[in-house]
Amino acid sequence: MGRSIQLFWSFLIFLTCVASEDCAECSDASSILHHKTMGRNVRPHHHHNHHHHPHHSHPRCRKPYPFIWDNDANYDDTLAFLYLAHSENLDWKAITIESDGMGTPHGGPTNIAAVAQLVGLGDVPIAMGGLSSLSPIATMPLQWRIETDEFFERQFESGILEMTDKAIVDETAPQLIVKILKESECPVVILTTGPATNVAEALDMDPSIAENIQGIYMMGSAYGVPGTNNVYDWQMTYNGVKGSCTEDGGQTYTGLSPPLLKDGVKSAIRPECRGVDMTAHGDTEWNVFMDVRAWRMVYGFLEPSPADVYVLAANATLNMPVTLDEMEEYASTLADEDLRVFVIELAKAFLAAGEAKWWDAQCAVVMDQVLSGKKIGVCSNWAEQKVTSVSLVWRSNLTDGELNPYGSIKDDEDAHAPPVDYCLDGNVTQMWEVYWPMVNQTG
Ligand SMILES: [Ca+2]
Repeated sequence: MGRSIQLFWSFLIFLTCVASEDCAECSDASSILHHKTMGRNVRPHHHHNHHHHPHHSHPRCRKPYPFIWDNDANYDDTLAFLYLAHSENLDWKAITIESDGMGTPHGGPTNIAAVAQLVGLGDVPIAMGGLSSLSPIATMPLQWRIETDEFFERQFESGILEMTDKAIVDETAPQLIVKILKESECPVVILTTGPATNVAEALDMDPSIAENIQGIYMMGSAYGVPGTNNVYDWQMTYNGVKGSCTEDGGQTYTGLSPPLLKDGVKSAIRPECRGVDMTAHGDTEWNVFMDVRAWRMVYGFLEPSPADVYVLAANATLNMPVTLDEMEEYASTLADEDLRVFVIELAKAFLAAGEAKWWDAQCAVVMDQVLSGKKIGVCSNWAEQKVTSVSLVWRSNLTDGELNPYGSIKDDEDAHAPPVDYCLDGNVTQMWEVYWPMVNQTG
């Protein structure tokens, strides 16, 4: 059946069903229609009388799942996007950008908007996040964040990406998340590949929306395997300027108070992260570290909800570094020339920013496989149904080998948290087999 005939047919069934109500074909037809004609506006729904959407009793809801992607517009988020764009499991409702992660508050949204256009999703609404973390101790070094914008600017200059802000909506990210979850007839799948601030704020604005989350997939934490902390002391400084842990306490010497005295040395800026060497004492991961409270809130709000919760822990991605050789090798298999150049340039910029791993892209592939009913795949080992707490406790005075509890996630049967499935190990071979052919559909 030709595409337009199929569309027309779907439309006819849809009209018939709207009149007769409640036939099984109705939602199929409407979802085909909706999928094919996905516009920038979230489909308006008449308000239903029921307030709960327990997905187990929703036989009419099937794939593709309504989908929200919350991300911080980093290089690995971009790698994730190149894959996600072609997933048949997803009916894109919104992209919400974290302002307190890697992408700059203004650059992150427009950079992702440009990539959305590249992968054929230029009409999906994009919302900007609030300016601050809910627990602001750390940010990514500002210089790295600016370099991300500069990477994208180079792609605009060379014509590989087109500058655009047309998909950026007026609502804030949390407002858009609330709106979609309240209006969606079918439970929504959420992927967070950033600090999770937007999702926490949305749940705080309206806790009832948790009822309409089918599953949430989160990239982050150092759960499950000791020594997988990836917040390092060397990341706290860039070109001699403190880039992180600057938001809490006086980092900048104003002359209004005496300079900090540590180990007999006077310093205008607070050394390390509030005096703690995170390489030696961290037990966390950047997405959690940037907003520990947001993670804790998300867990808390989801405790009573029907949502399935999956977290890809840092350990799962340790054996998946981004290397230039490998990127060049696989990029050469891509049919689209612009995409080929883009992927290689992205790898170079990513590698220049310090540690580069597949983090978010791996999380995206794992989510897609779980949605396809393939739980063991790119995730090769799960710790299932763990009840865990996110520690808010900061400690400055630590002995050798002692870990700062802040941002660590541990088993805790008293936690206000849903049971979480943590992915602990990744299958690299399968990642390459699955990821690249999907990306190759762009262009
Ligand atoms: Ca990210």
